[in-house]
Amino acid sequence: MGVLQGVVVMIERTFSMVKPDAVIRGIIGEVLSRIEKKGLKIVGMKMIRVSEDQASRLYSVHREKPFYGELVSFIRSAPVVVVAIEGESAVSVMRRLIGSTDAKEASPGTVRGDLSCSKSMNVIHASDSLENAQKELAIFFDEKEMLSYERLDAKWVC
Ligand code: 3AN
Repeated sequence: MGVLQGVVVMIERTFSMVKPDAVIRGIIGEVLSRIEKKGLKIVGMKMIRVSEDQASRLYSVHREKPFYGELVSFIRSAPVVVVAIEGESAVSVMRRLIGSTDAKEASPGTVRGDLSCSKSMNVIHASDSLENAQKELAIFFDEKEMLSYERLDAKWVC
């Protein structure tokens, strides 16, 4: 919870991942830049190779889907950048920022809409609910890996 211009606001923490396709294409900076410019605060970040255990926990809801095997092998095919993000309504703001799952249908202006045409290699993941954000952050971050600081422009961008 925070106070902005005298109004109490709910500061949420969400999870995002710059996927292997974006890392291989050299557009990590472009993707992260959109998150920063939107006014969201990156409070944790690291480049990792996703383990089998992390992949199966992240995609547990898709375990029965026909594309599950491909999904897991893709997410483990190259390094990814995992990101912890904080901000007012951060979960829904991030979901709108990244755009629809099928990048062919994602609106121009969104990360997926501007940078991909694929449904599986769609540049970025972001948690779809506060509950999932908490679960997904716990898969990839220790509490001490998320840091606290103030953004200088906080009062101008939100
Ligand atoms: P989102 O990433 O937009 O939350 P989800 O949770 O429905 O989408 O799906 C997780 C990931 O699974 C997607 N990012 C996408 O890479 C992949 N995926 C979803 N549906 C399909 C599909 N029909 N074929 C291939 N990959 C898919």
